[in-house]
Amino acid sequence: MTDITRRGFLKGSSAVAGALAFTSLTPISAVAASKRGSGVLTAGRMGPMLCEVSDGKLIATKNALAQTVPNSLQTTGPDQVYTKARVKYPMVRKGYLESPTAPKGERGKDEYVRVSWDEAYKLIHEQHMRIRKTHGPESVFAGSYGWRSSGVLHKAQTLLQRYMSMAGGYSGHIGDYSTGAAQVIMPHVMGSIEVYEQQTTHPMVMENSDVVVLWGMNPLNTLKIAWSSTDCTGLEFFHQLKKSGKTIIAIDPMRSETIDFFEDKIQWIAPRPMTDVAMLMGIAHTLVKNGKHDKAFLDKYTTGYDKFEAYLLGKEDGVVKNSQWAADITGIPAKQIELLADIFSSNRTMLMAGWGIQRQQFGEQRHWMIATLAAMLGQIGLPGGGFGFSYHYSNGGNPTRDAGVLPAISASIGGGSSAGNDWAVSGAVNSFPVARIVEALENPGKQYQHNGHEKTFPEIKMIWWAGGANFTHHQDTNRLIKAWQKPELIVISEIYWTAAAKHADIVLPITTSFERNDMTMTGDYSNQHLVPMKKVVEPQGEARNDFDVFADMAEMIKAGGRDVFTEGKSEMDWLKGFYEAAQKGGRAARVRMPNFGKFWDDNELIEMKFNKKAAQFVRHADFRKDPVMNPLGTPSGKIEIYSKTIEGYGYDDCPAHPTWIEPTEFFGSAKDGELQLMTAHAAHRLHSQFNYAKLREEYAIANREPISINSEDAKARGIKTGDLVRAYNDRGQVLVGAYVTDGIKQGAVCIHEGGWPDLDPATGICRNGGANVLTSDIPTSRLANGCAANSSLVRIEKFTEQAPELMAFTPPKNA
Ligand SMILES: Nc1nc2c(c(=O)[nH]1)N[C@H]1C(S)=C(S)[C@@H](COP(=O)(O)OP(=O)(O)OC[C@H]3O[C@@H](n4cnc5c(=O)[nH]c(N)nc54)[C@H](O)[C@@H]3O)O[C@H]1N2
Ligand SMILES: Nc1nc2c(c(=O)[nH]1)N[C@H]1C(S)=C(S)[C@@H](COP(=O)(O)OP(=O)(O)OC[C@H]3O[C@@H](n4cnc5c(=O)[nH]c(N)nc54)[C@H](O)[C@@H]3O)O[C@H]1N2
Ligand SMILES: [Mo]
Repeated sequence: MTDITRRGFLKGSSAVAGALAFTSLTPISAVAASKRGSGVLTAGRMGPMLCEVSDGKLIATKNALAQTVPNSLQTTGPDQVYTKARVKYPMVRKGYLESPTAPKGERGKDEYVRVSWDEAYKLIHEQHMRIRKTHGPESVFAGSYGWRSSGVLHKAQTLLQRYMSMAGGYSGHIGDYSTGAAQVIMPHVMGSIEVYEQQTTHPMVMENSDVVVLWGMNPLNTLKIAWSSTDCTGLEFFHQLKKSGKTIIAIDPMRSETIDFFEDKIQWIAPRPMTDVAMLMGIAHTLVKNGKHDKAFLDKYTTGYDKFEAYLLGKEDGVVKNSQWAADITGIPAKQIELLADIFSSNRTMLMAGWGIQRQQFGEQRHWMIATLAAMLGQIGLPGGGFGFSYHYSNGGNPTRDAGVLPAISASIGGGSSAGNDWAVSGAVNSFPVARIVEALENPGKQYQHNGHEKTFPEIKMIWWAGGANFTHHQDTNRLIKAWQKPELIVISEIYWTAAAKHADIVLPITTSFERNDMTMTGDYSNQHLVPMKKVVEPQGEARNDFDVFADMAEMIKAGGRDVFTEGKSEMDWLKGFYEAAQKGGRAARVRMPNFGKFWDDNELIEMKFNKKAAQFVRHADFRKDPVMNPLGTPSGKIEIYSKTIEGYGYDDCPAHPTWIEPTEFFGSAKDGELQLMTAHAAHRLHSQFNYAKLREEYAIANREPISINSEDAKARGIKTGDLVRAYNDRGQVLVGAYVTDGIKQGAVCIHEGGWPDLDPATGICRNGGANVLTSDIPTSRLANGCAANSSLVRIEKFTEQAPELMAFTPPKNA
């Protein structure tokens, strides 16, 4: 950690002129398509890619857009197609096949039997219909959360839900694992979710910000992908920011890849994990003490500040939240907290924040408190000031283009209307917060609170998951495995033998995006390109497209079902239709696009039109200019530092203003050598995706997931880099490879999320180091019920026994 000094902070500030290379007049663009060289053009989450094919085999994939910062994920194409972990044939669990109405054996402990596609379809159809008839549509869970591959047609969940809608409805999910807490609290505070919205643009930050704060944010990793497909400009922006001479500050318990990337151009401050609210309050208190908070802004644009200030000053609970109070909790010296208050208030400061900080118990408080601090600084709505919660994700800040935008297939037939057919199409009949799935399985019919509503969990009898890796993404794997035994039927549509597939009754082999035709936009906010995703190679084994699987299943519901599902259109008919809709929209924005035939044959991406005005977008500038004419979508129309709505809910785990609440498992409660577990997102994976790939050699230690351990903590336990380590708590145990470093706060360890669970049947230890075997499965609070994975304590010790063989990527026998 850098010892922060005022000189250190301000040394670069005079070099701001260097930023002028990146202005609103210089858009970051693709390589002109004609210069892109040879190879088939396709795209994935990690951006447009060129595929080298030889003798019908995919040999290599690489970036198709010019980029300064390399993106390792773009090289994974061949591994995605040819890994031995692929599901090749439809497979059924032996004990299930023998007696589907009263299955024998146990999920996760049984053998698999190969069946034909027709047998698999028949088995699923009969049991699905029986369960649905007996228990109703609520009993069929098709929430199926996850990062299926990109594309506007081959959307696994949407296709599953389209089929389930035709079958009579299903139980679904609300929210996501990513921003579960922030997306529910922010509408109460700002009237908008903030986390998935366009940011004050990169050029505006470059031209106007003096200080940029990266609060719990690791863009060098997280910008390698986007929800649609990355436009590759986000990493470029941070590359420019490094050269800008601005004061850049990172607040992170761990020296992330981003902090390494910025080298000596960044000030790194490492608080204890889960203590950010205290640190933010220490800064806020210092502002008030020094009279540096912007009273005029608070008066005009916010409501309830007085109540929050009373809390800050200790008038509410007798605890003064000053810098020394914050220092005791965060482990950051009081004078550094005070210096931050000074620097933030005397410069144009952009508070950028990531989301790992809200994937914690009471996670709602984080972004609420950051927005509150930004309001106290009075720079919200000014160019380069305020806060931004999506600079690390999907290229937030890359200016929005004038574009022809692709629509996508919908979960409802006919895109929302069921006109033209006699099917009673119903969607989700009961949706619960996505990260509460295990609680739902454990407690059918239980009432619970969510954002002011009383809701009831469905009784789930069947699960069909397509396009998500829930055994990797969900917390407390052993608790999940127990609850997972309850439903009567579990079907998994997967490309690979993931842990979820190995715990299913029926597993269906699905194509990779390299084995089918599709299209995508890039840059979720920018719409910078429209990219063809051409089929590159033939499907492996008996893999089929999700689209075809559900079309086949729809025909079994009732004769003619296929035509209803497909609306009588083939894969290419759909793509042509989507393209022509984009072309029509583009015309209105004066964007010219070739006809579909030419576009498809040329196999070139289309770069959309740069819009100078959009490049000057400043978030909340309208509100700042005229809060009466442009009120926020909150009850008061202002920024709600105190929310009467939340007060009305009466939740002690989410009070009516930002509040420091001690977490259950954290530094303050650690005993007997317990360490705080962080589970950040990995550089060389998208969650669990590509864990099987060659890239694993870049990070695996002792052939397991690495665990970062502070040097002092390692020394106390006699652990060295390269050692096999057992990390454990009451919930489970994992085998990991030690990485001993000063780059993590003492008392904290990190195992990145996404390692495939691989439980040894003999001992129960996870042989691969799956982080969620150790995490606790609690909601952030009753307000948002978000994922709180980063809230766990663990112990570690050197592993001295015979190391068990890694089986994570080995398919079951006969598969
Ligand atoms: N401890 C901890 N846990 C976490 C997090 C954390 O920070 N810490 N982060 C959480 C977050 S933010 C998220 S978003 C989740 C991510 O959780 P997921 O989105 O479930 O994770 P992925 O590994 O991307 O899973 C995608 C799965 O879809 C499959 N797939 C890909 N394409 C297709 C397709 O076309 N069809 C079908 N049928 N399948 C396909 C892939 O093989 C893969 O198994 O994890 C959450 N879990
Ligand atoms: N390469 C890659 N890119 C991805 C993903 C991926 O899996 N791989 N996942 C995508 C998805 S679905 C999402 S939701 C986003 C996730 O984006 P984020 O949620 O922002 O990512 P994280 O890695 O969980 O956390 C970011 C940083 O917060 C730090 N951090 C953790 N705990 C604390 C804390 O208590 N205080 C502070 N100040 N910092 C803390 C971590 O060390 C890390 O450097 O990324 C997306 N991009
Ligand atoms: Mo996420």
